[in-house]
Amino acid sequence: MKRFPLSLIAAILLTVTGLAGLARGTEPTATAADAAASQGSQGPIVVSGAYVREPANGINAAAYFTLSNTTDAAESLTAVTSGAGALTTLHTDSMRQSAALTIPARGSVTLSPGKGHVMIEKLYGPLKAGQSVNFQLTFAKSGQLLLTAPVIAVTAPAPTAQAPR
Ligand SMILES: [Cu+2]
Repeated sequence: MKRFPLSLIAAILLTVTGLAGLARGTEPTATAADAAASQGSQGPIVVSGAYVREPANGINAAAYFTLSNTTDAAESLTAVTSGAGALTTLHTDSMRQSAALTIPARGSVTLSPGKGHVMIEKLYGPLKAGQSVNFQLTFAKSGQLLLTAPVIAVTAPAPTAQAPR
């Protein structure tokens, strides 16, 4: 019966070590995503006011957000992916697909209706208000950033973008 408490302690130690390891491993990504999704004062690029408009059909959906560049050099968003559809592309200038979106040094760019969006095509399933969509944004210099955007109803007001502090 001596072995039981020992293995229990070992199991607890393993659990603690395992959780700590997991937390450490995910820290950089989680920090960037959290900063982007909520207050957003960390990281070279800050995302705010992100949302996906609930699509009228089950085929395509559009995402909108503001990117703020906190650095002294221009940055560009080169790719966007999401798990919600077969294809995710950056559309600016109405519906044209663009290669990259430039965010000027210490400036910001807003994708809003009429000024561009991230388009999710061939949706894997219906997107309803209250759900959320994860995106991975890739930037030329600062690498990747995870973004979680809420799906909002057709009539709901767009969330407000916030300038980085
Ligand atoms: Cu589009």
